[in-house]
Amino acid sequence: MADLEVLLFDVDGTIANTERDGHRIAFNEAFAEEGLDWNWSVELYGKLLAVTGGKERIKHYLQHFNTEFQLPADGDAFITHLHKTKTAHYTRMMAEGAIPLRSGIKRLLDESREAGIRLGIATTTTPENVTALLRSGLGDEGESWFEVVAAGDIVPKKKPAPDIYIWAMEKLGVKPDVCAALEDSHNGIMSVNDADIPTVIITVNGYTEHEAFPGANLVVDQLGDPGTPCKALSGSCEGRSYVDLDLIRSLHAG
Ligand code: XBP
Ligand code: MG
Repeated sequence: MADLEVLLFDVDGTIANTERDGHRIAFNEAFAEEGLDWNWSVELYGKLLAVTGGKERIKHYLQHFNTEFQLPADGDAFITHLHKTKTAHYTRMMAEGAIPLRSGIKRLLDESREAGIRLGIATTTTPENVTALLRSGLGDEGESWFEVVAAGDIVPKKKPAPDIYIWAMEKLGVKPDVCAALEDSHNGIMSVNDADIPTVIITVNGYTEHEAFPGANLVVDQLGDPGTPCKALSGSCEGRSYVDLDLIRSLHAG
């Protein structure tokens, strides 16, 4: 296997646990602001996560969970506007520091930068959301640590399609065999697998802990930190108490 050169990070669920207490709340605030009586409970949102992308998720909700609702004549414009309102709520919440980064993220980023590993983001969420989260979690310079931020509608097909990872690797000018990806979900690992990225580490969260992760080199509850150990759910941490760059290199080497 070629040496590891690049780490590609998913955002939602991987860099931070943003879905239940971030995106879901922002959707509900947008619904209220736009005069809609919709409310996405924690449980319903878990079902809606089957579809990635906020606009796509609203469409899925209307097609399968709220079929009575009469969309206005220009349904796409209605959804685009509603989703813009949601993004405004989400970015405000992130600016207020509503969601911290997951354990080990800052440590692994620091370690990787020091070691000359190139960093990239491959996410379904809207670019403004990535900026707001990284600024809140890493400071104003945080986003510049990533050479590429592949996000949102820049590719027509969102995860589980591989397009966003392929786009990120093209921008970086690298082949999949020098990359490892960090993900949290089944849709995420399907995207990684179909992009031919050989190494993937999964950090589960409440919404994804029972999902299937075919091809994962390691599934853990969190990356962990000194004093905050990770627990391997599948695969081995090779005697380490948290996921560090050496472990990722070892998994990558196979
Ligand atoms: C993230 C998503 C996104 C967010 C909402 O998936 O599915 O839809 O929930 O973001 P992944 P937007 O972590 O696999 O990239 O509303 O901005 O689309
Ligand atoms: Mg995710």
